[in-house]
Amino acid sequence: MSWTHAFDGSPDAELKSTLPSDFHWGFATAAAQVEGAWNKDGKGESIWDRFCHTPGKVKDGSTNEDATCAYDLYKQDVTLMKSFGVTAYRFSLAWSRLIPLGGAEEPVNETGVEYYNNLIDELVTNGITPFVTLFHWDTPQALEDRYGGMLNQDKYTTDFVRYARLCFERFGDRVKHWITYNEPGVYTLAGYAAGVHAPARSSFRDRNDEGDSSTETFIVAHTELVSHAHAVKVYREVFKEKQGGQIGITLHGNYSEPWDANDPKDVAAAQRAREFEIAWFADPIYGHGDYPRSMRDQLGNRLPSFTDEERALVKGSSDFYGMNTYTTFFVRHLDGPADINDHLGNVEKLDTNSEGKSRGAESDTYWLRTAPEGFGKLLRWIWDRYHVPIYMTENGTTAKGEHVEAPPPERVLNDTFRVEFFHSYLRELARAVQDGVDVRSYFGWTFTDNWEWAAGYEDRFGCTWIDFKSEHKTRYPKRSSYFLRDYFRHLIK
Ligand code: NCW
Repeated sequence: MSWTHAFDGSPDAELKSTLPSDFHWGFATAAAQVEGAWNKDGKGESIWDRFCHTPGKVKDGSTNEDATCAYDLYKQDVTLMKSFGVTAYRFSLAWSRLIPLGGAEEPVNETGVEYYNNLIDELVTNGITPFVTLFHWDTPQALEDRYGGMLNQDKYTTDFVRYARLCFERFGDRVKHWITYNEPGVYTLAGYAAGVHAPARSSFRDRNDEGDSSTETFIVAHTELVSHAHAVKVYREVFKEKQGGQIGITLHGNYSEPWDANDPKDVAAAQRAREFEIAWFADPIYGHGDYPRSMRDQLGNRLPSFTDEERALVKGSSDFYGMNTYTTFFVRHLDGPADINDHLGNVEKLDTNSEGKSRGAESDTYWLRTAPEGFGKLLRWIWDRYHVPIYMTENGTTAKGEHVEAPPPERVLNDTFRVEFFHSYLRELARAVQDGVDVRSYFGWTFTDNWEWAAGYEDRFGCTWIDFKSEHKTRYPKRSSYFLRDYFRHLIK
């Protein structure tokens, strides 16, 4: 099926040609969610392999052993992407495919290197620019077993930097856009505070009478920041000039609006929520080089301190701001002891505001609602606070009722909800660019339906539907893929 009129450009005439001709658009994926081949050709075990083989961890009991078979089907996928007219593709490298045991002294798996060389070559040959994420949550299990992974900042940093260096050496001749970490905040909140993601620790038990959230969560975040900065230092000192690329990090961030815009306490709470979610990582890198004051005030010495050397290293350690965003919350001030997640920062996150207004149209995923206005505000908030070029590295949605048997019915492939999501968010993006915000890319999450971490195969974020029961994971493009193709033609000069 193909939609020749996936987008009728007339309603957005004022946004036509708003984006510069070198603006990149495409889809984003993560190795553990698409590759499959989890133990093939010498790949080592990652913490997500361990997690999904532990009964009770994944909602539908599934594993990512096959996922979308992107490891075997990469040529077909590049052809499909090309048919959507993408100019770029953001994907992650599986550390344990390249260095199966993870460590700085451990051997390199040349078959893994060859796989990524093939994928990168296939992209470049087809005129698609690779954006490469080094770490999208899949720590080698061996490092977790050996010294507790990111809980051991020094040992982990040595290993991560060696891994990063290997990637720059082997792929940097063709890869000019590097992202060290994907959503370090979600990795640590979900993996160490809530314990619902790998490595499934819940340092909830460390909760003390001050009532703050877990300590491990903040130690891991600190390790992520410091190891990111060391990898960037190596890139800048050894590779950047010769290879001519850029390096940065991708942070998650959902905008927060006050629950009652007339109550100064809620206004302050909304700002605090943005700081606990976004400025936690962004202030040290793009701002004053330390955690936000609001976090220090609440968390005290449960929040690690930067040494002078670390601060100098972390500050300015990104050429761009990689931004993943999905939704917006209403935030109410909460007195008393703070807890993890929602209550971290003494805030409560709600679906409606004091006047009963909903934060947006619901998808089938509990944390997701379409909220384009918040997206526009978020772009401006980040631009005003940090004044750094923004690469939108993920944005997308699930839609209701896509978990069906093959062949998918017309209503699933004609994914109006997702098309409207993209349309409304892209309008905001184009308006922000018109207002002077420097946005340089947009990656839809995600290319095809995939293995959605602890939600298994039940949450479908793809712009292409996959029949996971079929031997070759048959792909069925949804209308949203063609919408993006047509709408970007309209937006880009
Ligand atoms: S934040 C998040 N996602 C989705 C995921 O597929 C992708 O890999 C991520 O970069 C889409 O974009 C990001 N998923 C996390 C959902 C569970 C959050 C649980 C938080 C508990 C504190």
